Amino acid sequence: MSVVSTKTVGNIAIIVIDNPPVNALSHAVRSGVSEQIAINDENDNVDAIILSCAGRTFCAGADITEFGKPPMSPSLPDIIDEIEMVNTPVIAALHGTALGGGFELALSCHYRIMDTAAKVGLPEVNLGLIPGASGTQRLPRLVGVEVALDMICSGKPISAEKALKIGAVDRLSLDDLETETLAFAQELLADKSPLKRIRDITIEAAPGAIEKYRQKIARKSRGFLAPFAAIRAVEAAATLPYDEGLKVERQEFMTLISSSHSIAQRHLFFAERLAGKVPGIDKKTPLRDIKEVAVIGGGIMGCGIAVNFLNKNLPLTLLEVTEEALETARSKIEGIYLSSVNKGRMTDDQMQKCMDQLTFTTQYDDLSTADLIIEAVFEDIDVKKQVFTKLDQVAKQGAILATNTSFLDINDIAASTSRPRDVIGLHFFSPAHIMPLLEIVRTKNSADDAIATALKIGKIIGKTSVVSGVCYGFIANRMSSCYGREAGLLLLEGASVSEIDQTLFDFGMPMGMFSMLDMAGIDIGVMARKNMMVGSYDDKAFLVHDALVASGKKGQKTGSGFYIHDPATKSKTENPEVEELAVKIAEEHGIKRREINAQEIEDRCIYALINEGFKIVEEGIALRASDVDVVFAHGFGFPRYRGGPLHYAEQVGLEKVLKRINEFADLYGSKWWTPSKLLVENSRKN
Ligand code: 3H9
Repeated sequence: MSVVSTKTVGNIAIIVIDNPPVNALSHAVRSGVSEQIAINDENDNVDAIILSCAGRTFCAGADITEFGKPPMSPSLPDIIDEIEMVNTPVIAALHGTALGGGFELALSCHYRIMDTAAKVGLPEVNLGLIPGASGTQRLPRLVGVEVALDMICSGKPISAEKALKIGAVDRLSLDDLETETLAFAQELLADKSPLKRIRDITIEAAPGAIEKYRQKIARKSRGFLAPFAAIRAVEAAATLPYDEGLKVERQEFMTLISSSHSIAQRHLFFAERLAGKVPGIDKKTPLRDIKEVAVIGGGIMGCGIAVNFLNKNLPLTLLEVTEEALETARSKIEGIYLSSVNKGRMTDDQMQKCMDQLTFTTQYDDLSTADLIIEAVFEDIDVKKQVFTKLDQVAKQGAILATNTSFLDINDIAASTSRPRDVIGLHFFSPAHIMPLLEIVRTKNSADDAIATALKIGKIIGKTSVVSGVCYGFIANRMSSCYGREAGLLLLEGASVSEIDQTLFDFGMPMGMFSMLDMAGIDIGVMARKNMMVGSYDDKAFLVHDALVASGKKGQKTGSGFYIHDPATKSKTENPEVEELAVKIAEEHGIKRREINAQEIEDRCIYALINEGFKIVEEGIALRASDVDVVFAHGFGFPRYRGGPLHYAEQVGLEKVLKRINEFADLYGSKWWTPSKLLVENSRKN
């Protein structure tokens, strides 16, 4: 059956695209649309054409799987031109998410009507691209330069209400989209409405507006190519005739599509979706009903975790040991919501609705009706085992018992219950209500339906989930500790805190290792290492950290750590004590201090991460290399335009990476630098 067909209602032709799941504009769809538009335009019995989609959404864009393959005619820009130039009015009927090329297709139509629940947007920047089918030329003409810049450079879709307000669509459909589009078409015909061709609209930007916008996004879009290419294309729309502007868009699009940035960002797009596919778990795996949630522990982590569920209006019970601790937890959660209200992200009513779902208790018996219980207590195996022993006594049969441990052995925790099948890890990242990653840890006994339910929960609370096996630190923290080890060793060997941080920042990380430690609290790592076996990590790499914490300098929260923080100006300066400590510790350990260049800093930190990532895949802790990329992109802000550590390694060349790791093994010993067997194997295939 053809993916594009036409049905006729009186004098109106309705073209329907039916290409599940998201009606991507594949070659077959483009050919079908081109053909059906021409046939209907030539049909004397057709007075208006409606362009619509079957299934859950209007077209979600060009077919991304076709990128990088030889182009096939007709191209999207070709059919978009054809549609705009026909003499029969064409009306786009939008539902679901009309994104990228899908929205561009709608912009080629003479009129647009939109379901109230639908969204439109140009998210190409998320794929390292710009709209390449006239979106950068048409949208500014329709809604103005500033609004278009915001939509194109942020990539964020907008609601139907906003789309109507800014003039991106002509009408909202409040009820049945097809019926209302047919009525709209008849109205347009009765009124003899002109064919509105966006290309004919003339625009200009307010003086300086484009430059101002460029500066506005400079920090947020640091390192990315696409947002700045988008600005150049929109600038062309505001300053050149339509056809000339289109040439600028095409040139920018073609440069980006073969760039390492877009390849990396497209890799992450598919990697994020693949991460949710777990062998042995599919649509047939039963799901457990999650109607009530409980969180044990009202610290920063527990409160952040709770907010995820309250936001979805799921009843949640928070357990703490004392009434005072519960009161502190209540104010923390209220604080999170108040900050959202103050920023205009939610209303008082919405806040109240979330808070109404929250119950506090000090009694384990009150958790007996919860379907999912997440433990977020102190990171100590004995404390956690005690909690799980109690849970085993009170939790109802079939409840999922999850731990938020970042490092500990969940097989061991599960063994403290009589129902290890129900025990999993749900590892959130701090701040838990904001960070997008959820590591779902599958123990040797975790039931498939518990894991399937955890994946579903991740979706409900808007997280990107990755399944990890059990090992110390799972995927994220195990890799991060190698990265941190090299930063710590470099400090002893002679690099300064700011040199290391600046190099990692320049590589594209949101902040350097020491800024991150100061922000998270240096004491967290110090405590975590207390649970590690002697010899399982390089203790000298963390001696400066230990000394700082011992003298009460735990980072931002105590006013100093690797940096001295000024809360009034929110600025920081390097803490001179760190260098003194580094010199002293280096001397005690016979480490000769020297000048270290930025390239070595980058290679040591990033290649340590890569090597560990390959080992994690080799051991089966991660299901696949791309899962490691998703974890580091979402958990630690690894620059998306590098696609995650293992994709980046491929881009650099595995042979080159391996050679450098071997050099480090020769220089610094093989204990920490033995190359992963998988890396060695894969480098031979390259
Ligand atoms: C573009 O349009 C360029 C043009 O400007 C110029 C061209 C010349 N293509 O996300 P989901 C697959 S660039 C191919 O899980 P949801 C996806 O991989 C494009 N496949 O569903 C998944 O496959 P699988 C600009 C696509 O409901 C399945 O569909 N557009 C595409 O959570 C379901 O996806 C975008 O960037 C595609 N375009 O979210 C929009 N889109 O089942 C990208 C999805 O095998 N798409 N798939 O894993 C999205 O943002 C979300 O998919 C959407 C639905 C919001 C639509």
